[in-house]
Amino acid sequence: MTETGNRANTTQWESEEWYIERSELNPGFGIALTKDRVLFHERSEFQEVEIFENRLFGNVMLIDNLVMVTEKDEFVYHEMIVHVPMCVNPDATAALVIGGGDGGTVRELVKYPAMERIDMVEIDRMVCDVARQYLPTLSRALDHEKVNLVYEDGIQFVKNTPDSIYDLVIVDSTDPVGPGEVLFTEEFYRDCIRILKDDGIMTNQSETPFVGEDMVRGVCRKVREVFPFFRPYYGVIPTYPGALWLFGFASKGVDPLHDMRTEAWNRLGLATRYYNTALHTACFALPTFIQKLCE
Ligand code: AG3
Repeated sequence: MTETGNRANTTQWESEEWYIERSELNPGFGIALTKDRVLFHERSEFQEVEIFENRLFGNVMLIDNLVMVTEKDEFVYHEMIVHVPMCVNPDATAALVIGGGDGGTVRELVKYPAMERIDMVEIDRMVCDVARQYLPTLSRALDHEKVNLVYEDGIQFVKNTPDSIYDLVIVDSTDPVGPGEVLFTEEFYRDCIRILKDDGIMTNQSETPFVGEDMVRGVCRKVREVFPFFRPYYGVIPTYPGALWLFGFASKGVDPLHDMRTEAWNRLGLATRYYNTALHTACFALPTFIQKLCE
């Protein structure tokens, strides 16, 4: 780049409006996207919800000023939180999704022919309504016949759920601050394990080691406290701080590497863009510092 070229770019950058995700818990770092056009911005009963357009990542949803999804890279998150456990049990018939109001997680779940019933519990109706309007490629599955969507507090929902009825529980939450904080407690995980069948699996979003070291340590410790089997895995999501994002795989003993059903999953011929069965094995191979953090 010539000197003039650099200068021209600098001027353009300065004159544009930028959204920067800053972490109050971890000051000194941020990720930035140009806010090309604000499409929606309101406060619900629970949180602040905003949608803006970015020329590279498409429509971006913020909750309490943190990036939840962008149209361009949401597939990584949703495929990883769903297909990793589903490859272990492609015949799962009953799933529960806590949070996930944008619809990305249920969009992946309805791809499975054996899946009969997906209960989805989102506390904030505004998230679903806004996703229906501005994130149609995610939200279209919210109205699928297999999806039973309720607007309720996830904590209360699991408390009132009978034992051993789900093959899969997916905790598709925000960060452990604000309304999502309760979804990172041992008390909540105790209900999750109780409502899972013996070969049931829970996956949850588990934050990022570079920017949220303490959050990662906390979630791993608490899930381990409750579930006999726990293994973290990762995906690469450029618009989340740190990009390397962790998920947790928790069960009463089912092991994602030992018990994965590679052939059965491949036979389904599902269309995915990030997940495949080679990556399934690879995503559990964690860098040493992350292994230590999750011990
Ligand atoms: N769930 C939010 C993941 C956490 C993002 N954190 C952050 N940007 N600081 C995503 C919801 C997708 N269905």
